[in-house]
Amino acid sequence: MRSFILVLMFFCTVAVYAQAPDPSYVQNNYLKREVYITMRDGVRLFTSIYLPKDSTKKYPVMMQRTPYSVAPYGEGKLKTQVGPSAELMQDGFIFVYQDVRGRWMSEGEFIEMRPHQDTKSGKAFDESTDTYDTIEWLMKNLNYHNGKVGMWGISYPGFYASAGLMANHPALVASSPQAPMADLWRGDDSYHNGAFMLPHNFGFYPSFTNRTDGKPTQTPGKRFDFGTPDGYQFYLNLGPIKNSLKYTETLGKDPYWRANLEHPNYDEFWKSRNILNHHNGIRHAVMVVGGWYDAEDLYGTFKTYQSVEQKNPGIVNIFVVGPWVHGGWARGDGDILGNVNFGQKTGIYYRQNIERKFFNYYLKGIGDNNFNEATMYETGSNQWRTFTEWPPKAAKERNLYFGANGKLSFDAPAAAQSASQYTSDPAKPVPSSDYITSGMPREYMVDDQRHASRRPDVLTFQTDVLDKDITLAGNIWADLKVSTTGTDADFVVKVIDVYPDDAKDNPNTAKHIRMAGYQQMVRSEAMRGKFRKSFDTPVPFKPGKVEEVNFELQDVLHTFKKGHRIMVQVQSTFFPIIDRNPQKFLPNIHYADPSDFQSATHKVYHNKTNASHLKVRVLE
Ligand code: PG9
Repeated sequence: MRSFILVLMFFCTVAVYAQAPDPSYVQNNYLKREVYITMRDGVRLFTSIYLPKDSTKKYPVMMQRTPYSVAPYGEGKLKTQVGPSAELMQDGFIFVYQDVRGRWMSEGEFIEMRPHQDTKSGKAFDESTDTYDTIEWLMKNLNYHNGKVGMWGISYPGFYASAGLMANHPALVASSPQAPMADLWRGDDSYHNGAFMLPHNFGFYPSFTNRTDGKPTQTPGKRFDFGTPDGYQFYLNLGPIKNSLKYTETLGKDPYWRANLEHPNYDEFWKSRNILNHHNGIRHAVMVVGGWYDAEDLYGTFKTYQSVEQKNPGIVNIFVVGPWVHGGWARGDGDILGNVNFGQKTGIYYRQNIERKFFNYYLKGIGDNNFNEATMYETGSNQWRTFTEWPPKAAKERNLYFGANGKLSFDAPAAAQSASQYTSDPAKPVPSSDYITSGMPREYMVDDQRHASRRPDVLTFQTDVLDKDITLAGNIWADLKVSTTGTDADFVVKVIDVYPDDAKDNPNTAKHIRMAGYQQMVRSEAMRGKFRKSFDTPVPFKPGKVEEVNFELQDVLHTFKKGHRIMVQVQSTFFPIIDRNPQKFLPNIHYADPSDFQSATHKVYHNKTNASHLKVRVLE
């Protein structure tokens, strides 16, 4: 039966190509109104409304609340595309875009991921009440709507869709938080288990922060001028992150950047912003969407689906994950990324057969509601699969043990004494990619890791050549037993698919790369060792003492094909994607002195007593 479904899915994909949107479609079919909608506390939010010119019908509303501007401003200037996709745009909706509180043309104060308040009264507000008040106004003041509202958003707009789930306005019947930010410290944009996402934030805030005086504006922020495309060297020259404050025209005066530097630990500042704790009492259909190769909000993607699922058992809450980068599902074919090929146009399939169906059913009653709980693209074998739950219960937990001589196997080590060691020098950090860029190259999530595995400060463990396919489905836990000569250390674990030496190049393989022997990153994660016992109370390592460093790598659905190998790399720098750890315990690494940065030798134990391993979920 499954194979029949897969064949059907394939023909659906082949048969339906995306119609590239006619650039004048919006101009020819929509009118635009710009209004200020007053919230319960009196603050007015700037809202841009795209109304179908054909007023003889009734349309549902599709709404997005965004901190990234509803531009273009002016009723005579229209977007060239409205809605979550070019495909859905043509199905007849009223599209509504709103500048969230404190951003661009809206009044009020912007608070980064404004904390949700579970109990509110009177004029107390948060993003869920701003959502409610907006929908209430739309239902009362828009003509020819059909009384139903959908919401969607990717990334920060995904957070607003996620925070809006609790609005519980009776007209809100379908929401799609896509790559939604959920917890900026635990694993979304700012930190990953305490390791700071340096270029991602350094390059983001100067453009993002365009007003700190509370006055509505249409003027964008200033892009930071790095003066060089070589981010690795730029950030190495920068030294301790406190030196970023010398850029007084951008980062130095940026309250959101400064907040990142002033809150290196998981303190109340971050905990209060974690929206996952508040996904209660949701009463409408939810579709969470994300990409396996989302370098920004992978954590928020999986944790939002899980949080809504666990706290709201009675609702429709479906999950779609494809081989996409951050937001990649909303545009493009979705058949390639970097050097890797996924064999079919997954983005078109998703937009045509899942997203379009979801909103047309819940907002217009068109089609049927036989949506799969989880529709996941299995990489490695390159096929869509559907599950009745995620992660699949059929996936069984097994341990992949590190061993001597770079071995990786499902058999526990028998040796009494065995460990591998490496010396990590923050002055010569392991490059997080071999790109020359000042940003975070999104392809790093599938890039070749041979540039790293050849370094002495990267440990590499790999299985024998696989004699059958092995599919991992769900999250992965790194359970490391380590010691260090320093008093702090980062540990980065990378799960890698090693292609056979006769693998053929893909049409999109870069000319300097060969897929023969390609070491494809499947999943990676960093853990700042000082947080190994507690995210809010960091503790130093005692030099030479064996300690546990356990942390989660986000979900995968990947088949390591017969003839491939499973590889795991362990390293203590991943630069500049994460900032450098001085390897000396400090209260705030951002305010280190250059002299604090020291080499340290780390040991990873793989013996009977201290058996470092990955806990994986194997789907037979
Ligand atoms: N998730 C993206 C981001 C948020 C905050 C800081 C940096 C990046 C985004 O909304 O695009």
